[in-house]
Amino acid sequence: MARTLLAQLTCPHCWHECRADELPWVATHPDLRGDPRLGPDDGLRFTPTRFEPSCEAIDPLGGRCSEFACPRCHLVIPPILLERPLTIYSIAGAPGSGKSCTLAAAVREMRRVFATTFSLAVVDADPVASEPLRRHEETLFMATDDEAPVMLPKTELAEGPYRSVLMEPGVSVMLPRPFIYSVRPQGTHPNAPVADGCTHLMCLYDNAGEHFRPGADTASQPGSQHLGRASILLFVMDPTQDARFRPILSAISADPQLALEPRSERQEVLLAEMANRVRTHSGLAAGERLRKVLMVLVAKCDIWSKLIAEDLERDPYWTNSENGRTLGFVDTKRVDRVSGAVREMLKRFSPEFVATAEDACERVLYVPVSAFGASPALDPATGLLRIKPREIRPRWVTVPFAYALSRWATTLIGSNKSSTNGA
Ligand SMILES: Nc1nc2c(ncn2[C@@H]2O[C@H](COP(=O)(O)OP(=O)(O)OP(=O)(O)O)[C@@H](O)[C@H]2O)c(=O)[nH]1
Ligand SMILES: [Mg+2]
Ligand SMILES: [Zn+2]
Repeated sequence: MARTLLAQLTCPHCWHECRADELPWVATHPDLRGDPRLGPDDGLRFTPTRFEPSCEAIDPLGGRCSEFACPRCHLVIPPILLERPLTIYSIAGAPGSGKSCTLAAAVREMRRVFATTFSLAVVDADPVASEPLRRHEETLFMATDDEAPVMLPKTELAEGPYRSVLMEPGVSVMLPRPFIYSVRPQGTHPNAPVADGCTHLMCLYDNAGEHFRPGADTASQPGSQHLGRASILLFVMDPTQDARFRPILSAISADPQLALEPRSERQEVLLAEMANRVRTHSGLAAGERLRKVLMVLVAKCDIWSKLIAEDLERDPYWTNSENGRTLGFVDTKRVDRVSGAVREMLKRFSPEFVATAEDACERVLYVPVSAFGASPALDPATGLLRIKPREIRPRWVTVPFAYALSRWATTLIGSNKSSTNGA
């Protein structure tokens, strides 16, 4: 069946918008190695004039080429972007707030829960680019020895989590790696027969927390500019970093993070900076309210969940069996109710955070999450926090994504939409 190509696409690396027929291809002939923007190991980017009958381009020295790239940053564009629009979920938050752990747990759990509950396959659309996040999933969830404590490294604003690209001679910039997943109906899903047309492309980034500090969005570090393109903004708020929460939490939890030297990050300042960047990069006036959804992921709920009268043991999903097939739904009313309870808790201890969130965005949803579902332990030898893989049981990490799909992508996950929602 002939496929329809999109007229316009967004580069997931530098967010440049371009047409499909503008994309340069990646040469494969060994004598065409070396690209001026990416370095000596990458094939030269070129505009093809000859094609194989299979539609593969032929490079100037006769190499058959199957990859194409962004005309601006030269990084490879996964072919599915020619067919489906990219939905960017931008994740911001203070250093150490739990972004990397939450992201790894969310992707791991989405692969599992979306398949078993919603008949949706979550698959890496660009396995090369998403390799770092896959390694994080493996560290936390697929250890060969589940008694040996593990931890994810801090995300550095450096080569590794980011990719350095020479945009112009002498102008090198750091771009974060995009983690792109296709979410596609399968099996007994009612839209499985039209899966191609319903496939949702979810694009996530794992920036270093330092990148969200005021002043850190510079010409050489434009890597948080996905904020301007995001459909959904996610801010990871860590109550253990808030001076007013810490004494309350110390009374109900023995988590070692509460005994460590407190960090001095003011999370509402980072949140306000996030909103400013969204405005700057999407051409809005200063102070203009964002017509985007902000999900505040209140992290490490294994520590603080006793402060709300809600049971977070089970995900807010239910399943319906009809005509021999079982399909899951999101209990959006329950998510909205829990959001209200979390909002009240935050308002008690950190009212300026809630005020900043609700001043910035028209719709704010507060979602409790825990990547581990348990506390890490302090390793006395290294002074580092680690957790045994056996103890990891994530809580609500898939909820922000399932909720977003059920509310705003409608062909993938059903819900019991609430009329008095907090979002
Ligand atoms: N109790 C508890 N601790 C957590 C949880 N998730 C993460 N942590 C701890 O929080 C610390 C920071 O987690 P990361 O995911 O690396 O934080 P980050 O936001 O990616 O930090 P940067 O990379 O510096 O921006 C780690 O030492 C974890 O032990 C959780 O679900 N529960
Ligand atoms: Mg990190
Ligand atoms: Zn690009």
